[in-house]
Amino acid sequence: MGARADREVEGRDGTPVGRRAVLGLLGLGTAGVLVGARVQDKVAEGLAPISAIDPTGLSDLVPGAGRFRIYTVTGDLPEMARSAWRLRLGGLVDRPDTLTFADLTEMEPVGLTADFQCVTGWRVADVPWKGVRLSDLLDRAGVQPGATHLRLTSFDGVYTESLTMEQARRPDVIVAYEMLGGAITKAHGGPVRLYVAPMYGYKSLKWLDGIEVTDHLEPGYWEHLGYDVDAWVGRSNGRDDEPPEVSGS
Ligand SMILES: Nc1nc2c(c(=O)[nH]1)N[C@H]1C(S)=C(S)[C@@H](COP(=O)(O)O)O[C@H]1N2
Ligand SMILES: [Mo]
Repeated sequence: MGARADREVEGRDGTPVGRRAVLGLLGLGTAGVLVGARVQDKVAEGLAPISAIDPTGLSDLVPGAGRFRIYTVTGDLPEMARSAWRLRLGGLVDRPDTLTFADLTEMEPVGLTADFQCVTGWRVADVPWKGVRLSDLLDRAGVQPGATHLRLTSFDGVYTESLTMEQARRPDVIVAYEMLGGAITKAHGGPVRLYVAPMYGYKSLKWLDGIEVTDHLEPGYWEHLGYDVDAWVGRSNGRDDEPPEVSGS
């Protein structure tokens, strides 16, 4: 599709400027193109503010939670019922599988509460999440020797992400089916999304539909456009500050 449109539905407080600052810091030649495309898209389409996009308004009701921006690089918020959702788990595994939502919820649940931080600067404090450890899914499939990375795909058809095997094995990296105390909404990437607590939000792929175990790194969508593959909060993408707190349950 040539130059991919980068469409982000955002609040009104100047996030594109934050993105521009980050990209500027990294000295990326693409910055002007990206930011320009986004601004033009927003003006052309008159995209609504978050309150109109998230009809549940859930992010506004959670005390102290702050505000999520709803991001989608395709311009759409793809919809899928839990009953139709499938997760393909394949690549370098002994037991490739296609999981249903029920398969996921029958596994041992894990809850954790942590900040959600976008590399552009906005942060939502103390977000409760529930799901299963990515590590447990990998064990279920049986990772083969020589496997080093994961490639994650979205049913939006465009967005991808990557993790090293070591990162994927962390206890604070989950395949989430609840956030903010309820089902993950369509806007937030439901029915199932990734949540990578120690890394910037772009690692937390929405509308998850595939996990492929590989023997090489394949950078994700934003990583192809210049973001760091290792997205540690506070120590990547030109940042050097405090990492976030995570509390498990
Ligand atoms: N499929 C998909 N996943 C995605 C994105 C996206 O555009 N498409 N944006 C990423 C970025 S940059 C952030 S900060 C978070 C935002 O999550 P939210 O839309 O639930 O606030 O989702 C991440 N996962
Ligand atoms: Mo982000």
